[in-house]
Amino acid sequence: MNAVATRDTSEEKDLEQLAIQEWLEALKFELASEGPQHVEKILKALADAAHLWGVRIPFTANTPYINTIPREAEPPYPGNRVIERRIKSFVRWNALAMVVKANRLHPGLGGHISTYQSAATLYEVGFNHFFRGRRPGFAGDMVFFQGHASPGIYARAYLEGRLTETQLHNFRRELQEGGGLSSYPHPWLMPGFWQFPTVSMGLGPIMAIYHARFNHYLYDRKIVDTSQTKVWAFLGDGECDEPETLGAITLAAREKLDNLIFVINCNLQRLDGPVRGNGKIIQELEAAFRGAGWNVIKVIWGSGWDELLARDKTGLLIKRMEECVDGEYQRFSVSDGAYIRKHFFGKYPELLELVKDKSDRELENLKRGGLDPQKVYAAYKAAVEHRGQPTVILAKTVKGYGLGEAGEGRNISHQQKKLNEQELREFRDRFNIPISDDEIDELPFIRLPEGSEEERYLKERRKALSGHVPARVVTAPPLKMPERDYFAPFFLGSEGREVSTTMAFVRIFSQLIGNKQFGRFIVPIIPDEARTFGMEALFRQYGIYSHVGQLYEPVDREQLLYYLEKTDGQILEEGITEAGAMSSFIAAGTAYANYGVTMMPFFIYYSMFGFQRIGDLIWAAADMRVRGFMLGATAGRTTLNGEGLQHQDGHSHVLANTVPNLLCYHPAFAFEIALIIQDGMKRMFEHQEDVFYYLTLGNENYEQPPMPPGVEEGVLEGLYKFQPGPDKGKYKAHIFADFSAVRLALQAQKILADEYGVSADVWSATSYKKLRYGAMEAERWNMLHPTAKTKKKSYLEQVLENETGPFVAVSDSMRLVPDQIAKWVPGGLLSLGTDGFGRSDTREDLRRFFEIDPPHIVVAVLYSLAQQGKVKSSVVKKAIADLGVDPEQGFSLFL
Ligand SMILES: Cc1ncc(C[n+]2csc(CCOP(=O)(O)OP(=O)(O)O)c2C)c(N)n1
Ligand SMILES: [Mg+2]
Repeated sequence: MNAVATRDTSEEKDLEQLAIQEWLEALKFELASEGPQHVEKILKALADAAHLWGVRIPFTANTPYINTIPREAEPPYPGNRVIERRIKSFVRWNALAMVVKANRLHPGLGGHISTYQSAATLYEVGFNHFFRGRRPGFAGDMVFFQGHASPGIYARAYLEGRLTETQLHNFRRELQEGGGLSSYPHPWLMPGFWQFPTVSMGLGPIMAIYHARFNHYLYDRKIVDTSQTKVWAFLGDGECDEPETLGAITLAAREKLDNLIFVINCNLQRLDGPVRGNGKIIQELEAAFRGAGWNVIKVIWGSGWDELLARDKTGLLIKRMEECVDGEYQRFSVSDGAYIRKHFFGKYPELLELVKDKSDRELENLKRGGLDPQKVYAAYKAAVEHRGQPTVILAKTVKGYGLGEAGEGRNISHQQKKLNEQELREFRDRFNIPISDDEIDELPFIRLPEGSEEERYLKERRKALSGHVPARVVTAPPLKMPERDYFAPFFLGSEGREVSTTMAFVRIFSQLIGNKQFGRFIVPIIPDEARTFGMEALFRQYGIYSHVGQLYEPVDREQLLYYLEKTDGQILEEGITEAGAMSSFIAAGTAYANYGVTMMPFFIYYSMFGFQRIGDLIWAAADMRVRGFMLGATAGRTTLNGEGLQHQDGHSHVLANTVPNLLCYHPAFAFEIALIIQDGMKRMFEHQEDVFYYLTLGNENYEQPPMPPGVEEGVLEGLYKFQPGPDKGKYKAHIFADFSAVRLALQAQKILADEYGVSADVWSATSYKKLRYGAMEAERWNMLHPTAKTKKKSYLEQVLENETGPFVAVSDSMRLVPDQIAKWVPGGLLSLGTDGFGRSDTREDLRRFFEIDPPHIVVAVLYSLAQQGKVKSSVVKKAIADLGVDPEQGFSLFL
């Protein structure tokens, strides 16, 4: 029975094989005579027909585990491989020496060797043949370098003569004489060199995507001809686990960003160990990117494998390549030829036969694609020429390549920073570095000999590619910005009408964007909340940017203010992605440095989903010296009332406070907003200061008062007396209030005057951060100049010096926000604020619950007076009862 069954199946198998062979022959014929596109059509027709006839072809987004570009399709290499290898070896050495030396002298300084050693070929092919520098009329290519590959990028800049030996010597020692080099790409620290901070992993890729899209935006709006610029993003395979890395890849495909190239260095390892020990990261990423609509180029095998693949007629080599998991590949990368023969080829006798004429050494030398310049060049060339889609290159490499026992392909590779003399010699020998045994332990930095072939080649290549990369050059001319009187209409108040500060902002913004001189440089950025903020009128007026225009008739076409998309639309309506919107903000707000044109981004969003959700991108923006306005709308723990715990923001100013070059304002009134924006536009776009702005806006409608005379400076400095208490009054007190709480303070002021004989001045605090920074500066100066005749006095100290307390603060943010100035307030500051989780209810009840309503403010003022011995405690107690304040309401900051 069994024997018969076996015969039957084997006969069936033979027939199947025969059929497959016939189809393959036919396909080969079609390919040879009509070309690949023709074959593509046939296969599509076959697949469609099979589907129609009920054959279910299993879904796969993967292609076989081999190079996407077959050997026959590779272009010839345009450079001198020998010279390039030599240059690369010099870079390798200097990069390694920089890190090892720094850590020998100062253990614990850190730095990475292995990342760059795995990526050296990926970068050098780029430097020699692709990355173009800036020249007049061309912004150059934008390269997002993998952050911890920075030693290699410095080492190359050194060979190009851009950095000195001292600087290399001071890698990670920026405070040393002669300057040092920042650990990672930081435009803040090296503003003439780095363009893009990338080392918080995942941010580089998402910023690159939106950068490439902004590049199209500038082109489509005819602001800059960016058609030649390519955006390259280099990233790690481990980095792809960050949600930001892959989170926006569908946008890149949807927008047909063929100016964008991702190069993912698939060295199969991250910090602790393999990225996908039990799987294959390259295949996983291929599926994700293909599924998203990208052009995927896999560079897995070096040239040595081509001949084996061509000779193998059994299909077993590809099968073997596919069945091995990354953990095994990592193992092979550290194993000798005998091991590879036994464990890789040895699985099938046919494969052993295939390599029987190869020595163990030859097997060991079979390279990975990302380490082979020929393969990398072919991939890059295909990527820059590809049209209609972004391209991702998945390049397989070996982490710590060249480090041998010291850290090649080991799980400890990532953090290896120490090499002993023997290991250094091995590295030197492997890459033919011209350093003698005597010198090697000194770890000298080496330059290409002057006048040498290599030196000439390096210079000639960079010249041909129009200059250095990376380079950050600010060429944008200043933009003339409006004076104060331009904003006069907003100083008048709303004359009885009730409007929110968000609405007030929108009116100011409408005037700005409509300006004939500078309006077109404004970039409104909104993550799907324009209607919430009453900005939908802008849709029709300025258009929503869409590269393809509008391919449909919008459903609201009959209405005056319909949803209009157009190719030169000005608004970036990003959809529900604060991370994407922030990335656009970054691209626009750094155009002055990257494209030579000043763009003015206004990013308006739901304030809760700003700092706490995308704080790290905001930090990167600060590092990049971004310029623009961030507007956290619907702010205030009790001002936004119905939305509850996850929406009501009472802490964004605490988080915003942490960003050094961010000016933070929490204005209460329209005229304050107008003054702040006017000042900000002047400072950022005319005077070109590297600061950016954060303003919170509220949705509570109230009458906007006219600007009191003489308050301009105070508004910008962060505090001014908005409404003094009545002249009469037995006692004097002061209430600082910010944002919507100013109105609560005004109500308390009245009760205090009418019922308790207290004249309380109400101050509008527009920026606690500004006040604190000024006070800290003065304090520091005084401390370090103890004998100076005239002491420095901060603005805060100046405005308070003639006031007598007590001082109470009330805020719709956490108490921390006003508390930050407490120590400079004479007699201290008693703060009321909205600490704790938000919840939904009416504003009135919420303010009672959080104890910032007028009765609580009155109690706080009376209590402060009692503390100073000015009123009796019994007065406070009575007020508590009379005003209906419940001291036992069960309030807890943890509720
Ligand atoms: C957001 C973030 N988390 C953690 C780190 C710390 N870190 C730096 S490099 C690294 C491993 C990187 O692995 P991979 O992306 O594969 O890059 P490779 O060095 O292998 O090229 C880690 C965890 C970081 N820089 N950023
Ligand atoms: Mg890796």
